[in-house]
Amino acid sequence: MFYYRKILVISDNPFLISQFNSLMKKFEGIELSYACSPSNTALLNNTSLSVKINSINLKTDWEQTVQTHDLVFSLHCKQLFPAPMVSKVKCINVHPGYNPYNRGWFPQVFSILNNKKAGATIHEIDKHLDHGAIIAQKEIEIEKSDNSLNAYEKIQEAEVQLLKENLENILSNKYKTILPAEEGNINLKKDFNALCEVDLDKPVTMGEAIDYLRAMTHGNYKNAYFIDKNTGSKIFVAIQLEKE
Ligand code: 0FX
Repeated sequence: MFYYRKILVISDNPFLISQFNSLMKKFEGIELSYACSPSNTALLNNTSLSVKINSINLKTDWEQTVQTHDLVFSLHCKQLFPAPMVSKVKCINVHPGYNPYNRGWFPQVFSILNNKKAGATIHEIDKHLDHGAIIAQKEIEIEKSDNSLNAYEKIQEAEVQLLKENLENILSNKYKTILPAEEGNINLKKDFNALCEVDLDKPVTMGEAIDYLRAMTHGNYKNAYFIDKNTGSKIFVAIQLEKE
C-alpha cells in the first residue's frame, strides 16, 4: 500500500518524536525506528517516551542506514546528513524555519531581528543546509509581544500541523514539490553565539534594543549577557513582555 516501508526517524527533539509517533499509529505495515545523536544522553536515557531510541553517528553509520531504510526523516536532527547519504536514500527534513529565509540555526531568533518570514518547512534534503525542494510550508506571525520562545511554540505547532496534512502523501510518494523562490540566507550556530555578548557601546534605538532582547529571550536559556567591567563577571539579560 505504501511506497516506503522501512523508515528511520532521526531526531534530537522529544516533543517532535512523540508527536510523529502518534501520527504514525494509523499507518500499518511500516517498519519504523528512531535514533538520536550519540551526545544526546538526555534523550537516550528518557524513559517517559513510549518509543525506543537508538544512538546514531551519521559520519560512521550512514552507509548502513542507506542499506536498511528506504526513507529517513530528520526532525531537528543536530547532525548534518552526509551528501552521499542524501543522494542514495530519500531524506526529508522537518525544519523550524520558513525556507529559504533564515535557513540554519534558530530561525525565529533571526526572524525577530531581520523581519524575514518565520514558520515551518517540510522539504527534501539535498547537500546544502535547509535547501532542498519544498513539500509544504506554513508561515507563522511573530507579534511585537513575542519572544523567541513564544515564536518557537507557534513554529512547533505549525510543524505538527504540516506533518498531519502531508504524512500520508509523503509515505505514498505522492507529494509534489516546489523549489525555494531564492537561495535566501543562512545563520550558523556561531552567528547565534556571536549575538549573545551585548556590545554595551553600540548605539541603537530603543526599538532595536527591545527586538534584540526579545530575540534572545527563550525560557530559562541564558543567552544575552554583558561583562561587568568592575568584577569581570557575566551578567545575563532577558526581557519580559506583556500584551495589554
Ligand atoms: O532542535 P532545535 O529546535 O533546532 C535547531 C536548529 O534551529 C534547526 O535549524 C536544526 N535543523 C536543528 C537540528 O537544530 O534546537 P534546540 O532544541 O536546541 O533549541 C530550540 C530553541 O531553543 C531555539 O530555537 C532557541 C532556543 N535556545 C536553545 C539553546 C540550545 C536558546 O535560546 N538558547 C540555547 O542555548
